[in-house]
Amino acid sequence: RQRVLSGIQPTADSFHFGNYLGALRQWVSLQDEHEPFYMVVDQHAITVEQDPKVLRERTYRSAAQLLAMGVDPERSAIFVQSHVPAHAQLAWVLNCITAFGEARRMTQFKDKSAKGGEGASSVGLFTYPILQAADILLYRPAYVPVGEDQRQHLELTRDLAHRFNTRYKKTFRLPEPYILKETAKIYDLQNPTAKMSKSASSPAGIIDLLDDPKVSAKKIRSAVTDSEAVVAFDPEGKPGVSNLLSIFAALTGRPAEEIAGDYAGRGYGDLKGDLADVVVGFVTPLRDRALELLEDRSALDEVLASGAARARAVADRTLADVYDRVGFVRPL
Ligand code: AQP
Repeated sequence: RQRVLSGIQPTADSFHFGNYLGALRQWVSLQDEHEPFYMVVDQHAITVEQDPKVLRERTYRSAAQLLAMGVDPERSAIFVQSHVPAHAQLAWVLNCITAFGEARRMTQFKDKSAKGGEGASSVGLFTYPILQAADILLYRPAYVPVGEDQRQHLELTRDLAHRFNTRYKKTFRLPEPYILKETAKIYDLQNPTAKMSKSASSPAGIIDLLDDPKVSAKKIRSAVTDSEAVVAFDPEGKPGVSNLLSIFAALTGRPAEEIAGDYAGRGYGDLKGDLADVVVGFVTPLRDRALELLEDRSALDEVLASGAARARAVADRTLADVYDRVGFVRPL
């Protein structure tokens, strides 16, 4: 069994369809053949200011949603990043082998810091991809299931692993991104050339897993399309309709082109109405289950504690190798 590793930030009350179709759905399917480590990355969340009470609540909400969608704590270690100190410890070592200019090239930092002005951004936001590299490399995973927007960070992770391996001794495995083409990037319903994003999209542009299903149905019916009124899968020419077809295809397991064929001679209203029904049918049980799991915090604490124990057993071993190789004296 090969290992897989991925993380998600507890920075919203709910995950959205971009997170789910881009990454989290693969977290569930990869459990069958692999040994997964999945974490809620609270240390990444504080790279921008968070209200402590809200952060704690969202960490629990994240864990509940992962369980509700089918991440199974028997097969997967589900844990909170700050429960495994080796992440921050390895990040320091990797900071020291990362060139400043290399970190500066990360487009996500450029995008996120552009909003408040670079001067207002934390050093943590700047070095976040290096902490992410540490998150991954500690577990020596074969694959990292993520959305397309994480590809550049994965490249940095591989570069740092290779650099450490050549400068010291082979220690890290070079992980491959696991990105499914069909759902690599889900777009904003109101602005279908931009990615669906919790920080950049308007509420009408995002479908949240924990939204009232009636609200999600309404958002789909109000999605921006085009003035042609021909249902066809053409992401370049018809981004709005194609995004709806991609979501439809992912939830039903049918190819987007084939679904488009069902609507020959019919309008966008029919497509939107049917997709709204599919989405409501999908989110309703997931949401009910997540809200039920949130009622029992001590059960969630236990899942997270056992996940963290499994994670620490692997991460501490890798960190000990790293400390040894860089020349730190072993404590008695
Ligand atoms: N629109 C998307 N399409 C496909 N995949 C996506 N992901 C995010 N948006 C899309 C993937 O979701 C995973 C979790 O990401 P995260 O916790 O790092 O959140 P994020 O990337 O910060 O999510 P957002 O909504 O895009 O937040 P902001 O707006 O803050 O940047 C990752 O695997 C990501 O690729």
